[in-house]
Amino acid sequence: MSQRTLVLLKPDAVRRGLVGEIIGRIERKAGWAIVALELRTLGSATLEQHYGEHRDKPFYKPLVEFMSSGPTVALVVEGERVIEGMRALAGPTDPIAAASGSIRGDFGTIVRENLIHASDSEASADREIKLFFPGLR
Ligand SMILES: Nc1nc2c(ncn2[C@@H]2O[C@H](COP(=O)(O)OP(=O)(O)OP(=O)(O)O)[C@@H](O)[C@H]2O)c(=O)[nH]1
Ligand SMILES: [Mg+2]
Repeated sequence: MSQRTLVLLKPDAVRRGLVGEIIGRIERKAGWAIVALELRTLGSATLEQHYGEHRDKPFYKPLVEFMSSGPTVALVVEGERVIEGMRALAGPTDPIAAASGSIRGDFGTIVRENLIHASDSEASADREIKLFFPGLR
């Protein structure tokens, strides 16, 4: 089942020089392909839409501040079961609880600065890809 998912390498990953390492892990998954990629600093309008589900949570404001604190690498990855697969590659939200071998488990310690976003469902992937890459066919 070929799918597409939206991945963000968050500002901590870019600042720490982990973009090559993380993209390398994505590229090494058999049959997956990067079909869009851009370095950009996210504004509050994009982040309000992207993280709208968390608007009323206590961590929302610092999350948006962090996500706009520097450039992010946005990419669309296509391939077999890539939505579930990218979530597995990233690991769970809390990097301390994430297993070694996952991106968050290998490189993170702080819940907010957890290096990577990956869409959590087909509906989220469709919405997020349209938000970040409206012209992608
Ligand atoms: N400080 C703090 N940040 C949180 C907490 N829960 C979530 N976050 C942050 O908010 C982001 C979005 O939360 P979720 O959508 O629940 O987690 P996720 O799907 O694993 O992460 P994303 O891929 O970024 O959406 C997380 O990646 C964290 O950066 C929390 O309890 N405390
Ligand atoms: Mg999420």
